[in-house]
Amino acid sequence: MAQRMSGATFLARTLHGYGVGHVFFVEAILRKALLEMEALGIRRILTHGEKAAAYMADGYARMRRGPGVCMAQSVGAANLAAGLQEPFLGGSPVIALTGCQRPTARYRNAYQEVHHGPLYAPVTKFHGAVETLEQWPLLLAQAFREATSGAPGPVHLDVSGHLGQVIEGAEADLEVLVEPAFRRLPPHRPAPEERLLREAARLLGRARRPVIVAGGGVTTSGAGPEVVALAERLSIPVATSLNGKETLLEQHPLNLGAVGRYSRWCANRVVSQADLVVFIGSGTGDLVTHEWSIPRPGVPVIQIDIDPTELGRSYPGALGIQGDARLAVRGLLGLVAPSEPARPWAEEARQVVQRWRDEVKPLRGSDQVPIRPERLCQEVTECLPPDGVLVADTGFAAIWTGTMVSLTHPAQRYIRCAGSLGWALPASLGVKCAAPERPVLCFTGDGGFWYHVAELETACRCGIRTVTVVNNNYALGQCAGSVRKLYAGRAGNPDELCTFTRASLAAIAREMGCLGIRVEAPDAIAPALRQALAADRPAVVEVITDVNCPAPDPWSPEPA
Ligand SMILES: Cc1ncc(C[n+]2csc(CCOP(=O)(O)OP(=O)(O)O)c2C)c(N)n1
Repeated sequence: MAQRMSGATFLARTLHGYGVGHVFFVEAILRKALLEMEALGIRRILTHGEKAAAYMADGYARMRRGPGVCMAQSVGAANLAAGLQEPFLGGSPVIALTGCQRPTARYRNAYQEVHHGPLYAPVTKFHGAVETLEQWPLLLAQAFREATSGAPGPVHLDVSGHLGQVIEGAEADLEVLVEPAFRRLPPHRPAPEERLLREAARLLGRARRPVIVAGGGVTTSGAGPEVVALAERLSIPVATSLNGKETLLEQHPLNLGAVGRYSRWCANRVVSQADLVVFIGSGTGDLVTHEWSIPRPGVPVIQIDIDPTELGRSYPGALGIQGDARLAVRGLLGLVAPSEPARPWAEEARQVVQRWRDEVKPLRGSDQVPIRPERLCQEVTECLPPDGVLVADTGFAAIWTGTMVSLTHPAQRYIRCAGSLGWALPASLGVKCAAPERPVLCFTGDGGFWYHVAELETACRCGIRTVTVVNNNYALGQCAGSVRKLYAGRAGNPDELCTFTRASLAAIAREMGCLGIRVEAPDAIAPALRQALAADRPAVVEVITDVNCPAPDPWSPEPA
């Protein structure tokens, strides 16, 4: 039933209806709506920058597997767009709302505004301008559809008035109509074609060395248990992308670990020996395939993806199956008989993984000072609670956590940065907002930490109790080795390109109201993490590590 209401009320009720419990923003935007949101119990998280607001909405969306909302006034729109690159690359349903000058002010040197369209075009699935209140219900509903459907991603609405005031201040007879499907991912579960599943089952039956590569689509679909069941039924080893790390537990005998560039060498070796690779919910980009060298070119590929435009993108001629990952794998399970006895291939793969484990064991147990990152990861594994969520930054932080931290409980989650350094700290705040009852642990390097350090104040002010673990080597560690190599004896100052001052990050955190602990000895990591997890406020554990322990280069196949 339509009711007389303002655009502000309409927005607040719509967000509430779609289950959005938090919005992340920088003043001044949609103020009246923010008042209405308060009345509905939606928490308003004021951040120190629009990019951080986008990252928080991203973390919030990835954790709840549903839409997250961020907002900025017109002059903040460029900063907010910069922040959308990450959810765009990470496939996360973020809805960005910005103010923009009313049409009559455009093309007349209006204060604080550039044209927003080109800023948002490369980082959104959909961008719309709301110029009249009549458009508001239509475009808001479309924003939820676009963000969550198919391959999820960010959308942007430019709302008339530099604070969105034209739309939120107007009144009309409006009806708040929520379409429940678009509250969560995936809104729909398209079923795959039976004949394609039969063909896949036939190929799997003939293969001698099949491998599954599980991507983020498995996580989004909640298809992990089905993938594990299929792997067990046919004794197929499973490698994962970093986004697919939750697919199976560390201790599962078919788990190869992360494959590609940020990888364990055992996963790369086994996948490169495969005679059939099944990509499930994977973008098959350069990261997960190590520049498309793993699997080896020419190896037959089956690809399962909800987005038909992904099928065969990097593997033309692949057997492409469009559909929801969970439904597709369930369908396959109905068509394949157990491989008995277990394929010898699975045992061979398990032994390769065991060799990797034996090799890294001394590093994981190292007592070296400054601390080795592998030891830090081992302590994180041991301290991550059974319902803990690990949020990882990019670069070495992604490699260390993706390869060295083990997920050992089915409820644990691993959410990692798609590439934007500094994302993890604000993103982890968004994650915690989406799951306040869960322990949330952010893992970042000091370079990543510095980006949005001000958001620790946001965490304290808003009572968002995360634990941030800083792998502090006083440098952009991933870059330091390459920079020094480039100098190779040449006179000059390589440190200027990659090294920071030795400020105490724990002390900075304490100043903002956090618990701040500095750790220099390996034995002190676990007590510090436990104290931080039990703390009544946000915590930062700064662990001083060895800058001369780079993450290993990925294993590469011999050129053919
Ligand atoms: C926005 C952005 N800028 C630059 C980079 C390139 N980059 C990737 S990792 C890295 C260094 C990270 O340093 P730090 O966070 O201290 O972690 P460490 O490598 O020392 O573990 C840089 C600069 C990036 N990924 N994203």
